[in-house]
Amino acid sequence: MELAAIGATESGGVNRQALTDRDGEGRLLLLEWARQANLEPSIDAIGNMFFRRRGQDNDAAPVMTGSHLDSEPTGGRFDGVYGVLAGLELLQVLHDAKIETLRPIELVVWTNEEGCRFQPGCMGSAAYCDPDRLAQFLETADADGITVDQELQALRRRVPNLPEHPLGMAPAAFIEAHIEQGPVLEANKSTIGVVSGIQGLRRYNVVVDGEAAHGGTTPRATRKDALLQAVDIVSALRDLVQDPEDTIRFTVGRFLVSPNSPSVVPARVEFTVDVRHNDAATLTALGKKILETCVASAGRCSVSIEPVSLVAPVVFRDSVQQLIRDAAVRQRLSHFTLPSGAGHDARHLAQLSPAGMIFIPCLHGISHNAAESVEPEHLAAGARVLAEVIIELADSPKLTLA
Ligand code: HGY
Ligand code: MN
Ligand code: MN
Repeated sequence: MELAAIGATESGGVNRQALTDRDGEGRLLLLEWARQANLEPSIDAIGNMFFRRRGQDNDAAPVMTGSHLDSEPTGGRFDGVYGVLAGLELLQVLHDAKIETLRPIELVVWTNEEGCRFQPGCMGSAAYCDPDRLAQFLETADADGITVDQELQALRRRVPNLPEHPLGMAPAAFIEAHIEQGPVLEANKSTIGVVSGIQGLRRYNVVVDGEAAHGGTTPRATRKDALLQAVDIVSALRDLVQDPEDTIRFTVGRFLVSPNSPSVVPARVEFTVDVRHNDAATLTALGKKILETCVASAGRCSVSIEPVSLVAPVVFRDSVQQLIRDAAVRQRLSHFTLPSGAGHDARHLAQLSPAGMIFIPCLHGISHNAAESVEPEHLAAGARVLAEVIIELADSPKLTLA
């Protein structure tokens, strides 16, 4: 709740977008809490922040847990934050109880998971797992032309000279706790979600270019109306993705009209297309059809489609899923295995090391909305399962997570 006060919105949610001052404030608060738990902070080249608890064998690959603190503009109080604070709670308890684990444990806050101010999302974890993408991410600009690099320099001025953490260091394992952001656990009356994987995602920026003209004098026959054309394109895309099983997730979340003046025929419309599916072949076929549909519905306007991100579906290893399931069973918690509809940083970590996720239910699956809410006992149950799994992994000298 203290973190939720940073960037709090009137409607009871949060607006703490990536690398804004509010994001910086949230990281400073976490840094303060981490210091109380005697954790060693560090930061990497894209601003991911790490909070390390030493292990008896301090050179062993750490077990990593964490999530993100940045939010959507209409974010809820638990998206991302839950996974960070559940991890912090574990490290605080280990510190208070003077319990030492064999391996170090690293709590991580990934930069820009949401991908709203700067696209694509999961930028911090993507750069961590594939450092070749860092340069392109650093020069990514927001709507005001401010770049990630400029904001990272501002962040570094706020967090006093933290030691540098290298990119790409494979942890022994990565486990992320997160609210489900969907209705499945609640519908199945389950407390713990054993996440089987994350669906794939394709994101595009579409630009429709027409011609500005006088709204009062220009006849229909000569108009190049970017708005009406964009509406045709979006309607055609909507028809394209109407699968009867309702498994395709299609969102036009951003739709910008310029010059956005009542008596000017719109010259340009820019909109985003976010399409997701858990089958890679379906997603590839959809990508091709989206490009064709945009061009076919462009009329007298010109259309350009920029692919922003393409992430394949990921499946978490059965052995990691089983660790989570066993912990839930030992704690007599109802559990349910399900894929994640939402994207998460764990999708990238799964390329680098054994990774998995623990879900807890949220009210009616509402998220990316101020009304996001969670039962306290579910928060605690998820944190206990996370604790058991992290400690089991941190005390395993050899991890055979086939
Ligand atoms: O888009 C996503 O799935 C993530 O929550 N930003
Ligand atoms: Mn999230
Ligand atoms: Mn989110």
